Amino acid sequence: MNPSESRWTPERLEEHVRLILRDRPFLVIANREPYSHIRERGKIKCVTPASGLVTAMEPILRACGGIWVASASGDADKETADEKGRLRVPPDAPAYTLKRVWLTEQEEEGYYYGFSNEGLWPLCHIAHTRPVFRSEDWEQYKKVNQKFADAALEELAGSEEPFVLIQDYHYALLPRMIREKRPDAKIALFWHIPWPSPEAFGICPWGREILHGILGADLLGFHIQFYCNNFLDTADHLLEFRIDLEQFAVDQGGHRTRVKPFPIGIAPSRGMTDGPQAASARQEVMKKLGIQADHLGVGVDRIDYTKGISEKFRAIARFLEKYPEYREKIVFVELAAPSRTSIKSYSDLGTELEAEVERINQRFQTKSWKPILFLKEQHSREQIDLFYRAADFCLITSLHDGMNLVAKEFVGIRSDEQGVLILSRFAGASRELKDALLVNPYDIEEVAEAIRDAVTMKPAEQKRRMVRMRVILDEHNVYRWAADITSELSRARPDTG
Ligand code: GDG
Repeated sequence: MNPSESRWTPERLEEHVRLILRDRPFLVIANREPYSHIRERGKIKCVTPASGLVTAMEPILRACGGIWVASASGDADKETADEKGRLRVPPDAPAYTLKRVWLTEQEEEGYYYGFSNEGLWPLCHIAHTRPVFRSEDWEQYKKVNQKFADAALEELAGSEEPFVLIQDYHYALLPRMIREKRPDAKIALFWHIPWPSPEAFGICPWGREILHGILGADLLGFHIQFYCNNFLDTADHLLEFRIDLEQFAVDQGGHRTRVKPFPIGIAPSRGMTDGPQAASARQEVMKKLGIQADHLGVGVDRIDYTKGISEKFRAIARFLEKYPEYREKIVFVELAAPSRTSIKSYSDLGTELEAEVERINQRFQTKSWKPILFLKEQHSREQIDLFYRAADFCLITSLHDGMNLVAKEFVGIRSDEQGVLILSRFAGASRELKDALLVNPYDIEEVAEAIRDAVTMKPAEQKRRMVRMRVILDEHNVYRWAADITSELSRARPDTG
């Protein structure tokens, strides 16, 4: 079979999902809504958030229709939906239904900022930030999981054997809640972040309840096998169920949960044939920012302590210290989207990073040059893509990351087969993108050397690496990810006994 025959496309996914579903409903549950409506200068505007999950799920829903249940997040969300919180999206070419669920401030505080992001997020990422477990947050987490279960059950009424695809760590209890009311449903939970070792997970006061909730699913997906192994080890340590290490499953009486890796991909990029080529993209970027440089590096991150942004800046400083000949010749642009800013440590991090960039710039800058530009704001997809096209290298230094889609986006867009990816070995993406320059972000010296290798790498070598990485991305795109999960879910057997 030639590569184009095996490649997954939206059309092929649509056909695949249609054959599997045979008119049964397909429901996705995710915290983040793909479209929110906000009021700006008296007008209602539709916006899309900076989120890996939305980037990944949107093409799937567009391809196969269905319902996306999510938290409402915009101040004009209410008036753009019907009385049940429903609306058709995308607004310009409606293809599926978005059902919005409204949370009170207290619920959002406890469930989202509290338990999900101050508890589970640091619990699952080994980034040396202590999780905070508050019983009030846990109460809200349970309450909101129930609220989403009710919203989902309302949409599923009257259907048979629906497929339910639950997204992420915000909904650990949902699989069990839905299964209890709808034992006929086929339920998958995809956990987009890492799963830690049993010892690390064991500090969570409600660890058993979480595992019990998750194991209501027929299928549990992670990005890589390593997280699956950690999960099975954790279940083995904390629960009495039988772990089938041959089949990677947990058996609980008559119910079986299979645990499998599904490395997420990106939608095939339009590449550079439709957009500006590297040279003109570079010119555009330089003109816009009013800079001059022989070498341009780029970073794209949510401002989050797991992304190792401070380590990245320190490595750039070390590079300039070791290789002074690159001063005034290299500029690194960090596109940093503010995220979870109502958590103090997140808003503090934004300020600390600004101060760190200021310190580094003051140390190295000249009259006409600064080494780092820290652009702390939301950027449009077009702006981000322009930087990917213009850059000589993309620097990703996550301390721990489920996958990291930025790595894949950078490679995906470079149809000119140029550019170097420097990637943390602690990002799930490093398992597939072995032709990146893989680094330990805690080792500042190693990252500094990788920057040097990137800026001195010959075009032929860049091409050799890019070509290989692009083949992998092409084969494992996001449509294939969805197809693999739905195929596996369709094989789930009804509970016995
Ligand atoms: C979680 C896991 C996993 C960034 N800034 C803006 C913006 N972005 C886009 C990027 C990319 C996405 O956001 C970030 O994706 P990541 O994968 O890097 O990270 P998380 O948000 O932490 O995602 C992660 C992912 O889920 C999927 O499973 O890979 O490991 O942590 O697409 O381009 N997008 C817009 N404006 C910005 O300013 N519009």
